[in-house]
Amino acid sequence: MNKFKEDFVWGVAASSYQIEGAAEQDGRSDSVWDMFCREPGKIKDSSDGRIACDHYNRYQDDVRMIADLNVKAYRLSTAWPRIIPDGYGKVNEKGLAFYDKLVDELLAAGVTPWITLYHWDMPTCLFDQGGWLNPASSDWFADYARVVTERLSDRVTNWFTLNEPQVFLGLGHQVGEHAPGLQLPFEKVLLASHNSLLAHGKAVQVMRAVAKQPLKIGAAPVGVVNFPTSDDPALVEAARKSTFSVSGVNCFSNTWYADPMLKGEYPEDGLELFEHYLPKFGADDMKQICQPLDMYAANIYAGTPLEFNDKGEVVTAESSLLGCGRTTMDWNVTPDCLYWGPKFLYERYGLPIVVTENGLASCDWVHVNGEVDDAGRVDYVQRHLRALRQAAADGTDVAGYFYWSIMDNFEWGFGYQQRFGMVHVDYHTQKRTPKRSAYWYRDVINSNGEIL
Ligand code: IFM
Repeated sequence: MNKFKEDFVWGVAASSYQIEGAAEQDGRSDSVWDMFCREPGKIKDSSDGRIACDHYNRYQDDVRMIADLNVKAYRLSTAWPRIIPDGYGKVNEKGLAFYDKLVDELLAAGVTPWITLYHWDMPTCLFDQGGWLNPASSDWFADYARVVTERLSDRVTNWFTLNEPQVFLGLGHQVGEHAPGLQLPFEKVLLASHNSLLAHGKAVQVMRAVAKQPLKIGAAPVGVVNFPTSDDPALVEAARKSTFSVSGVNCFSNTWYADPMLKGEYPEDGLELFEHYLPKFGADDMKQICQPLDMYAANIYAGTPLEFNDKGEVVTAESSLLGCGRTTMDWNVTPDCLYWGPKFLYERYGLPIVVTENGLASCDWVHVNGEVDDAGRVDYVQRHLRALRQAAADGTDVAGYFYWSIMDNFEWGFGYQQRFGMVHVDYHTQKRTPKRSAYWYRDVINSNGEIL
């Protein structure tokens, strides 16, 4: 098979805080990322998302640009502080209306909107009340999910609750490199993580209850991938095992989030390892968390190759990483992650896989001829999509691929120093320049992957 299936979804993605700007427009309140950016030294170039790509005011042009590239689906996130500035209670009509208009604009242009409800911009007023540590946080989130679903579910079918809980909890609540910048004791991290899982489960229930049509719902966790460097069945099993293990006192595993959501239990190895940190969970919590989902969304950028050493132990295949391509994020270019990651996740959870993020950061600039020739990105995406296509050919149910990101944007702690976009953004003029990869991606979409 050298094409994807007919209804394969070709998409691009972005998130509210990273592109919208308009931080004080139309009643939006402060988010934890606004708060974090104000702290000196937290963002590499001392920038913030107050203006970003000014997408809030330029969304019509941006939608036209997406449609012109023949991209079929756009994964956006809604900003909680825009929609419910106080975190819960009163709805800000102007904020909600923005997404109404954006959705209509996308649909009119033939682009299907996919919505993520939480891409890390919690209203600061909720953080002041304890944020994810507050037992009420799951109800706050479910209520926000209800408001957005009631308004947009007549036109939007595909939804995600949380984006990368591993990151907003791990980097945000344990390591402190992301908002809200906390370095909590691990038992508190686990509590915040449990509350966010409850938020997911309660949101799914309320969304299905108020939706105007049947919805397809998932979450979009980080896909941690450890993959074998040969077809040796023992190595494949070792890679699978390590992909689904909890091996450190931290939040960066697949199973700590996905097992409760999809199997209704925390993974055994995590429970053992975290024995001394586990908070008391409510008896009924797992029932709330584990709700039927329609797809497994995974954000996968890189993976770790594994091999057996002389003693028969499974270790990182350092030799295969020697001289390996690296992005400006310092991430290895390991295309096999998009073969093995979706395969392992599909085999474990049995849901269609949507790659909701995959992409390359570089330091692109507009050349003297007015073009941006990002050959490295073309190569990165080509290799990863070939691997994904092969996974599909070998039986993994792969439903879609969303390149991260449609345009350069605010890359969290790196500010504007990292460019992930297929479209270059000049942050002084807001001029958008599609890079070579954007036109190449358009051709890939037109061939449904055949020209890869
Ligand atoms: O920019 C981020 C995105 O917000 C979440 N996933 C990873 C991307 C690249 O770091």
